[in-house]
Amino acid sequence: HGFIFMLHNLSVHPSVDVPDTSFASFMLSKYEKHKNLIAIENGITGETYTYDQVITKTLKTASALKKAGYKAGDTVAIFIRNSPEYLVIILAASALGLVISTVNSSYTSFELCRQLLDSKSSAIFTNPDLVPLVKEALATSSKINIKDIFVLGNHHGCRPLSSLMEDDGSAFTELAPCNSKEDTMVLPYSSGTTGMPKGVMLTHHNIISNIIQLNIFPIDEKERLLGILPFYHIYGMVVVLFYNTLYGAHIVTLPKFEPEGFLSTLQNKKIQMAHLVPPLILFLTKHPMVEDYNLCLRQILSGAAPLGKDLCIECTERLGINSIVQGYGLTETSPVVLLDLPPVKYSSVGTLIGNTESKIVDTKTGQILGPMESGELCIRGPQVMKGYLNKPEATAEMIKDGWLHTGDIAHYDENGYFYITERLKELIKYKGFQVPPAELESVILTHSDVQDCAVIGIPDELAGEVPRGYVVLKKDKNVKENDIAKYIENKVAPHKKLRGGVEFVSEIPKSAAGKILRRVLKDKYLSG
Ligand code: AYL
Repeated sequence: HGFIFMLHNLSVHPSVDVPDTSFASFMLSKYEKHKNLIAIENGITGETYTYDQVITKTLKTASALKKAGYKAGDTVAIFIRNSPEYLVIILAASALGLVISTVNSSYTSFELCRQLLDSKSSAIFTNPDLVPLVKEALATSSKINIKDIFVLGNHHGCRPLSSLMEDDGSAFTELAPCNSKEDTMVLPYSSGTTGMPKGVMLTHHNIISNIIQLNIFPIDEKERLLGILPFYHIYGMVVVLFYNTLYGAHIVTLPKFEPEGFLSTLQNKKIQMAHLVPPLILFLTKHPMVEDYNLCLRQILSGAAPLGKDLCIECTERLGINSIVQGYGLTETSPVVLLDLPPVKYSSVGTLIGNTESKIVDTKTGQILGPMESGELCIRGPQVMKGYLNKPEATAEMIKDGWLHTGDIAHYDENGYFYITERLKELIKYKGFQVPPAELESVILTHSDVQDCAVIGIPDELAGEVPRGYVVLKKDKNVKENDIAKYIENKVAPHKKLRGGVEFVSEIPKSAAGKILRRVLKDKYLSG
C-alpha cells in the first residue's frame, strides 16, 4: 500500500508541485480554459456568470478598487451571504494584493465590530439589508477605520458593487506582485484550540497548495454543485468555491438553509454534487419532505463535524447516491488534511492528502504513537497557516517545531486510514459552526448580576453539540436562568445561543492556575 510507518506518517498520495504565484493569477489562468461555461449561478434569481464574465468583472472591480485608493496589504472585510459576487470580490481584492477577511453573515453588530477592529479592515462589502447593522458596528467604536461600504444592490449613502463591476477597467494594468509564502491572502476567524476568535493568516501558497492537494478527487467540467455552505467559512470558501471552479464546475449558490428552497434547488437545478455538513445530511436522510422531490444527487461530501456510519449508510440508500466522501481539517490548515475517497470506509476521515505529514502524540508524555493508538493529531504541510494575526503566543502554542497541534484525538489503522474520536480542545461545534466557549463566557460576564461562568458543549442529536452555560450569580441577585439565556441571545449570532440551557451553580471548578475545568462540568452533566 505504500503507507510507511515511521516516526511520523507520510501521505500515500504522490506529492504535488505548487507554483510560486498569486492566488488571482493561479485562478484566472485556470478560468481562461473554461471561458464559455457557467461558473456560478444565483440559486434565487437564476442570474449566471460565465467564467469569462467572472474574469471581466474581476478586472473591472480591481480597477475600481484601485481608483478608490486600495493598495496591496490593505484589508477588506466581506460580510455578504452566499452569492456569485462573493467570488468576484475575493478575486478582485486578491488581484490587488488586498487581504480578505471573511465575516460570518449572521454576526451581530457587536461581533462584527470586533472583527473589523482586530483585522483593521478599511472597507466592507455587504448586503443592503445588513447596512444598518454595519453602521451600528461602526458607531460602536471610533477606532474602526472603514472608508467605504460597498453594497450588493442599493442602499442610501453606500456605493453599489455594480458600479465597481462596471468600471472601465483602466486603472488595473497588472496583477499585484506576490510573495506567495509570506503574503496573507485570506483572514478568516477561528478560535483554534482555546480563547477568542483569532485572525487566521492563510497565505497565497497555503490556499493554492490546498486546492492542488485536492486534485486526488477530480471534478467533471460542468458538474452542477450546490453552494449552500457559507463562503465566509473555510469549507465553503476553499473546498466549494475555489476548488470546484478550477475544473469548470457550475456552482449554484443559496444564501441560507431553508428546507423548501434547499430541496427545490437540488431538484430544479439538477444538482448532482453537494458539499454538506452532517446536520444537512441528517435532514436529507430523515425528513419526510424529501419524498416529495425528485433529486438527482450522485455524490455528497461531508466535513467540519463527525459523520456516523449508520447515518452515512442510511443516507446513501435513501437517496440512491454513490457515496458520501468525508474530509477533515481546520481553518488553520486551509482547511483539508485528510480525505476519504470512494470506495469509502465508513466513519473514517480517510488518508493524508498529498504533501501532508502527520503524527499522533500521547497527550500526557508527548511520545509519538503507532497504529491504533489514540493521541493528539499533529500536522505538517504546505496548507498549515502562517499564524494568528498579531497573536505570536497563540501561534506558538498551536504550531510547535513546525507541527500544527489540532486539538483533536485520533488514531490510524494499518492502512493509513484515520479516525477522529474526540475533541481535546475547548471548541464547541454547533452544526459544524464554531462556538468558542471563551467568547460566550466573556459575553456572559458582561451581565451585571454575574460573578463567574463557564460554557461547555453538550451532545445533541441534531446539531452535534449545543452550548450550555454554568453561572455563579453575585450575592442577593434573583435574575432567572432564562434571563441570562435571553441576554446572550441578543448579543451573539444564532449558532452561539445557549441552546443547552443555563444552570446556576455556587462555583466554577478551576485548576490551581485558575483554568476552568470543563471536563469536570462535562462529566457532571453526562452523569447527571
Ligand atoms: P473549523 N470529523 C470530525 N471532526 C471534524 C471533521 C470531521 N470530518 N472535520 C472537522 N472537524 C472538527 O476550523 C475538528 O474538531 O474547520 C476540527 O479541529 O471550523 C474542527 O472541526 C475545525 O473546525 C473538508 C471539509 C475540512 C470541511 C473541513 C472543515 C474545516 C472546519 C475538510 O473536506
